[in-house]
Amino acid sequence: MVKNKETFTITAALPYANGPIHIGHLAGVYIPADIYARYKRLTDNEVAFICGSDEHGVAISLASKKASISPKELIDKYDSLIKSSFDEFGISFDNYSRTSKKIHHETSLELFNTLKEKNLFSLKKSEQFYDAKENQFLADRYISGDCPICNAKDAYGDQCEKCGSTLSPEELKNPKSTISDSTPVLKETKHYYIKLNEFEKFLRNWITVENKDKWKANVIGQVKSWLDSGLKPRAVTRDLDWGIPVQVDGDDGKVLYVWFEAPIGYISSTKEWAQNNNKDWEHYWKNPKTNLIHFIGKDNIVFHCIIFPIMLKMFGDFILPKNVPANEFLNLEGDKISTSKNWAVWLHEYLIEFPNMQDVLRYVLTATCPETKDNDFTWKEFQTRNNSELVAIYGNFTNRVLSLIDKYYEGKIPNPKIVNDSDNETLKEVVSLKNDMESNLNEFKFREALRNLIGIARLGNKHLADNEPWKIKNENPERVEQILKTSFEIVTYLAVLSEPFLPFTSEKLKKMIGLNKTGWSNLDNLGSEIDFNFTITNKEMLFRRIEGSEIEFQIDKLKKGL
Ligand code: B3M
Ligand code: ZN
Repeated sequence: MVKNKETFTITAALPYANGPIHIGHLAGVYIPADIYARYKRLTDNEVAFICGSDEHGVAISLASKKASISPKELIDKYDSLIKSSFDEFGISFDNYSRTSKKIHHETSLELFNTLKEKNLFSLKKSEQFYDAKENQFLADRYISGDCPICNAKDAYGDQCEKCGSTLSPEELKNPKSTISDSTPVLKETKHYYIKLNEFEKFLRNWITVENKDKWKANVIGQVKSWLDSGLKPRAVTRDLDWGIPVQVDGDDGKVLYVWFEAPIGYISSTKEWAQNNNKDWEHYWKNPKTNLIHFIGKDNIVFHCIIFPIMLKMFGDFILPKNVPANEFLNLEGDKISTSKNWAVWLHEYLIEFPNMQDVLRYVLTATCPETKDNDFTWKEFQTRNNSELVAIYGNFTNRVLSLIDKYYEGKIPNPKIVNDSDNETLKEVVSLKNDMESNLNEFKFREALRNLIGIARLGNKHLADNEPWKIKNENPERVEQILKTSFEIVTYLAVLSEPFLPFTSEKLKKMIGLNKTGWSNLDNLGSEIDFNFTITNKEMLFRRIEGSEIEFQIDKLKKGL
């Protein structure tokens, strides 16, 4: 599969810097995005993998109030915690920025002014909900009530988390202030509204004609149902004291709506990276040949598939996303992951309890990734997948091959000139699994792609079991050399192809087999990369068994809410 070098701008949803990261975030957004970015780099494409902390909005103000610290203290704390979790799990961002940075404020205001000058906002006076006790307008998460679409309790002023609908505070039934619990009163204010309605036709065509067969069905479905209720102008400013300050018709005390500026964070983060690395940011956002891909969770679909594309179109010369492979939600032991109930697996805690086992979690979360529907993570499955797949298939195969080569040839890789037909057949099957893996990755089917990878290790095990080199070592040494050379080729494929999924394991294995190369124009003939002068000296166990007691400990901890 030889491809031309392409450019990929890959974004992952900017996490709110109001709490640590849990497995739901990893499985739904960051692991798929990282696998994709790593795969594109591996195959020698040009990649900008972009993210950063989302540090404005009511989600931040509320959390800081609850913790009795300033918003600035809150975002500093969580930005650094989140950042180090990502680093430790090998999420390979090219740039991780923060929306509180100057470059982001400037970029957002510049683009805001562009739209203002183009007359794409309307200025509107209206009566909005106000908390008379707290002297505060109730935007977004400051107000909650019953969802007008699905009737769920506790829908927020801007969105219902249950059905994903995007809302305005005045649509909520039985509205209540989330700060004081009081029933709000109405008070006049004025704001800018982005004229989404003027781009409805463009968007409908772009989604339902151009992208219909390319995008995931869950994404198209949600966008269509939103479009069917018609696009209305939407306020892009708020009466709040935390955010990017902006004047509305001469009035102060306003900020940009967080969902207006947060996606611009992808652009400002790219700019920051480009400045630091002597690159041209516009190549990543304005070149029609660049592939822009947004990785998000399903609750962010509307913002990335409707509002931000319209904004990009309005800005003028920006590209639109090629795909928005949104995932559904990951549950934990049958229940919704919940921060307030501490029903979650926190990454910083996992790292302490399972040191150096980041790849195991990456593996299990990829295998259970909620790609097409909500999915469940259980500690039992975590154990089973580790013990019967990573240990018993992947680890067992690589370890057997390296041990036999060590034992029979003192670590020198055998290189007989004649190739056996049945070995050739096995290698063909490996390449065909590799091809399937690549197609699946290109179609954002990460679970299938992982199955292809483990299938290669399975083939390797079968090759050893079928040929039993240990039984013919004395009577047929030439054949044994062939069998182990073929096995070593399969190990080489595994080492390279694991990189997107299991970066730490891939790194270790590559070192053990003496492979230094990193970018490949194609992954078709990895066997030819073997260095026959290399001697295997350091063999490390790649995986270890997980005991029942470790799993019981985790389940217990969860149930006790510790
Ligand atoms: N911070 C929402 C979330 O964490 C939001 C994503 C922004 S992406 C531009 O669900
Ligand atoms: Zn709803």
